[in-house]
Amino acid sequence: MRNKTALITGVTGQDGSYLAEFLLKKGYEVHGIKRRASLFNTERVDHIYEDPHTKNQHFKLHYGDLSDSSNLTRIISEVQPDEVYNLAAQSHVAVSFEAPEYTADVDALGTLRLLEAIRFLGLEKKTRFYQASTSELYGLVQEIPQKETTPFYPRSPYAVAKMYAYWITVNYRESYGMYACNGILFNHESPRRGETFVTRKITRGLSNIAQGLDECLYLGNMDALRDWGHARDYVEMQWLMLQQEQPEDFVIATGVQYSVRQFVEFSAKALGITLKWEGEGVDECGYVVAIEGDNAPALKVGQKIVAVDPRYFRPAEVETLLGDPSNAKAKLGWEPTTSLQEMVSEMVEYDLAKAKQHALLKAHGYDVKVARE
Ligand code: NDP
Ligand code: GDR
Repeated sequence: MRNKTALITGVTGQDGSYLAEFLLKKGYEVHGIKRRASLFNTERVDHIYEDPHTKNQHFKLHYGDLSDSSNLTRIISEVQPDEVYNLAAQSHVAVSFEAPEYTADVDALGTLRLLEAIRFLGLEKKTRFYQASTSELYGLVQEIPQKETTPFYPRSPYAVAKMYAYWITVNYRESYGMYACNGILFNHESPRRGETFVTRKITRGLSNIAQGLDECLYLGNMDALRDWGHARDYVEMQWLMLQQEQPEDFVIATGVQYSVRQFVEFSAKALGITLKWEGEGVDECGYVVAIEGDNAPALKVGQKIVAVDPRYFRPAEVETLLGDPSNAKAKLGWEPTTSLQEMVSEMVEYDLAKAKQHALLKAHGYDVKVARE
């Protein structure tokens, strides 16, 4: 008999997969919502998958979508969760400029649909609700570092949608006495990060180049500054936020900031590559100046492997984010445990192993092509 039941939306995503693992270890019965797709989309949770024919199944997946109220209401009614973690979202900032209405429907109204389902089912005193809020709310920053009281200034359709979700969560807490709270999470990464977010694009791109599967990594704004933590650390805090006596919103961050350019340098270093930058703005490029070890057999000194492509610039950019996690440290007793360098090493190790497999196939005559955006 499991002690509590949790429902995770976005269980197939980066955070959803780490959170599901974490809650299963804590003895929860975990339910997750997955979208119907034309291919399998459960790669991040396949290692914890349990066959539906197993007795005492502890991890169960339900088909659903945040755009579908009746589906969400039915799942919540069936599961009767003690805790709902709303992690599902169209989570890519750049894509939100391409698909603003869809992003608003899923990220803003999707949150309302879940809260309203809990209320409609009379579960507002039983079910605790976690909302995946974001440092993107600070956008054009009004204060450095950003904390819970820093005013919001969203800079993308994604951030504007998440701002609605933030406030509707606060509103349901204040209106109906629900235990509902926002985790204002700064960027967090891992080997499970989606391949089109900048960190994973870098670790995967450079690993492929090192192994001769690609030639150049094209990036947008390399001056952007971010406070990057590890997703595995951050999901623990999502759980902690639902275990307090009173619901409260918390900033979760490392309190340390690096540029995209530095992230490229650290990743290259983890592969044994030293880079030198030449040119400015859209003409900036990264050249190999030294190679150590045997992880980059395909590279030569002097080769250009990083370049800027304005295609990746955003209509409005968030230039700098730096969080102040002191409130979470004081009240939740929470602290991040992974340094950026450790995380970069873990991500590079994962992507390099994949690149080596592909390179081996290619060496044996298979036609290997690596996808890129
Ligand atoms: P991912 O993009 O990795 O995962 C998003 C999840 O949402 C996936 O499971 C995806 O399904 C699912 N999803 C997307 N659209 C829908 C929909 N219409 N209905 C149901 N499910 C949907 O994001 P992360 O794990 O990185 O982030 C988790 C949450 O935290 C997101 O809400 C994100 O906006 C927020 N956040 C993330 C931060 C970060 O740095 N990672 C920082 C702050 C907030 P599928 O697998 O099928 O695509
Ligand atoms: P972000 O993450 O927008 O902060 O949102 P992303 O990794 O996409 O961008 C971070 C910064 O890097 C710059 N950048 C590039 N970004 C991408 N994706 N691709 C590039 O080629 C590139 N070159 C430079 C961006 O302009 C930006 O400044 C993430 C998501 O997980 C959100 O869901 C979450 O809410 C926030 O983090 C906190």
